[in-house]
Amino acid sequence: KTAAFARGQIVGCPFSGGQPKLGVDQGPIHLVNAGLIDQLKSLGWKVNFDGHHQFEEVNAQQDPPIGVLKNPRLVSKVCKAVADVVGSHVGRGELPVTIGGDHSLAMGTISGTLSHHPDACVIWIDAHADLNTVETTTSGNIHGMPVSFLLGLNKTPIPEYAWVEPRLTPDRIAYIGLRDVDAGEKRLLKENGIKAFSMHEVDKYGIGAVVEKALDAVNPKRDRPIHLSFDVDALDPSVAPSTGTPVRGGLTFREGHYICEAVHETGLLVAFDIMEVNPSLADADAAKATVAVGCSLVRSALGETLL
Ligand code: 4U7
Ligand code: MN
Ligand code: MN
Ligand code: MN
Repeated sequence: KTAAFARGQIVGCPFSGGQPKLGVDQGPIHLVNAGLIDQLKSLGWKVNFDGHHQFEEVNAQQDPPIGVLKNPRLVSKVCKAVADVVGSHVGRGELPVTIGGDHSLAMGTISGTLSHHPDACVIWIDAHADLNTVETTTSGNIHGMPVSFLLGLNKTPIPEYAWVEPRLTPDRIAYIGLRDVDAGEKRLLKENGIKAFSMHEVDKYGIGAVVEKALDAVNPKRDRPIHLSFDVDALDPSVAPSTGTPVRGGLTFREGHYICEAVHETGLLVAFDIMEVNPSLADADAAKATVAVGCSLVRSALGETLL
């Protein structure tokens, strides 16, 4: 498959219900306004964008916490809609690029990918593991939990989330960039034998070896479709300051782009997410830089090369 004939679909998701900070819903609008679509067309992609997704509203009054989970019905409804949209594009052989919005959306995007490629693997780039369960979450923010739903780790079933089929298995997800992992998440990583390459491993082995190790872990024969989910807070706050949960000591500009380039080179990428860009945080220059790096990560994942 050459890029010249490849079709991509921008799935704009102006959604912030998985976390408490306003503004992350403006991320996709800024990414598109920064010229993302034309940039991808310049790479040879046929890109379709039908406007940002309009989500069904759920009245806050009618969405009280379930246990400690905040906005549980809203997040569920939105993610279900995103799963259907992403699934339909993947099914047509189009590469969905989902632009968030907060990372709870990945419960939807990855469900969509797995509905057509049940054998797909996930590379999750983040400062955080987003693996909290209903039992371990301390914040109740669902953007810190999507992976637990995809893996079926929640012991307390929540009827509102019954639609999420736990199709992912612990041997088919690998993390890169972690540096702020909660105690409960550390236990879940160990208990389930999930491969995680924290910033310690990035420092120790270098990003080239880490990406190779991550691919060897989740895709040993290089025959599984890959879903790449990129939380912009994986990058160091000096590179991507405008995000809701920045953590110092992150990936450099090049390390972030290298990951996207290397996954592109496998020829196995079937879906990409860029999440957690919040242009209302930090100052205007910071927001501009964060939006620009978001766009360039997408370009790298879709085949932009340095030469
Ligand atoms: B993001 C956190 F407690 N782990 O669960 C939580 F530290 O999508 C943060 O990666 C989650 O930005 C961050 O709330 C979610 C917290
Ligand atoms: Mn994060
Ligand atoms: Mn995240
Ligand atoms: Mn975040």
